[in-house]
Amino acid sequence: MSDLFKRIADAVRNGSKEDVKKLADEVLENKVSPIEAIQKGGVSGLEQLGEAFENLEAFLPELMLGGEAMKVLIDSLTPYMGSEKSAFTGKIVIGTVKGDLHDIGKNLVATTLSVNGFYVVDLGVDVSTNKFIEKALEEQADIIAMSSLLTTSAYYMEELIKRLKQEELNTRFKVIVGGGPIDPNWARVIGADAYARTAVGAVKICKSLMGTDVITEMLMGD
Ligand code: B1M
Repeated sequence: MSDLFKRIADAVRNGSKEDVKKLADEVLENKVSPIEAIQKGGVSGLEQLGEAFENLEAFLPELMLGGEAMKVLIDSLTPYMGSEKSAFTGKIVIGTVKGDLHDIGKNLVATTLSVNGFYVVDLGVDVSTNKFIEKALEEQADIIAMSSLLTTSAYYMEELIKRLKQEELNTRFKVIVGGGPIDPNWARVIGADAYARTAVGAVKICKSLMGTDVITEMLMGD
């Protein structure tokens, strides 16, 4: 199994869409968990690519190819993600914050939430604070979910939470944050209701957010 995950990681790292497609078929033939293959294979490949990029061993075109290969993996496997039947239905507006165009992780979180019974409105990338709030009101959402992969854009999470407080909307929506540079401490400092490290963690946490009337402590999920 770990050999299959390693081959997926290598194919994503090398941006080889054809290999990724074949490996996705192998995942399905062998009844391997799609989410595990994405997390332990694809995410690991992109982490390696990110490290190489940081060390100037890989450059933007390779980052783009890696991202595209990961999308092939996710598109091939998400239709087969099992759903845990859940009584916790709720409406979530999700997006990647302003200035940030990374959407692979956000898409994975959005899909995992929807296959687990949430109604998800995906606002896409580069979403302004105004748009998050407008859409959350329009859709009568329960939760606002923000993803950020860029340290420079993570500030917009704080801006949104401040705006909710100023406009006395902070009791109306719960806020969950996540993404590469986001950690539980930052989430606590900006006053988010919850933080999750992974897509599966986000599902668990959003279920808790839907089931709790008063949250006295920030919820934290793996
Ligand atoms: Co960019 N990039 N990138 N990139 N890129 C990173 C993020 C970086 C860490 C690479 C590096 O330097 N090591 C770095 C950011 C540094 C920082 O600020 N901390 C970086 C940079 C610098 C840039 C550019 C500025 C490069 C440039 O132009 N010079 C540029 C920025 C463009 C912009 O956004 N304005 C840029 C561009 C790109 C591409 C377009 C080429 C491509 C994105 C393609 C796409 O998304 N469509 C890309 C890629 C692929 C990466 C890496 C390699 C992979 C990101 C990814 O998709 N990971 C990345 C390196 C890395 O992450 N180690 C890197 C897989 C994905 C499944 O994981 O998104 O973390 P992730 O999501 C996870 C969790 O974080 C969590 O769940 C997901 C699944 O478990 N999660 C949540 C995410 N959101 C959540 C929300 C939640 C809960 C959990 O609740 C709401």
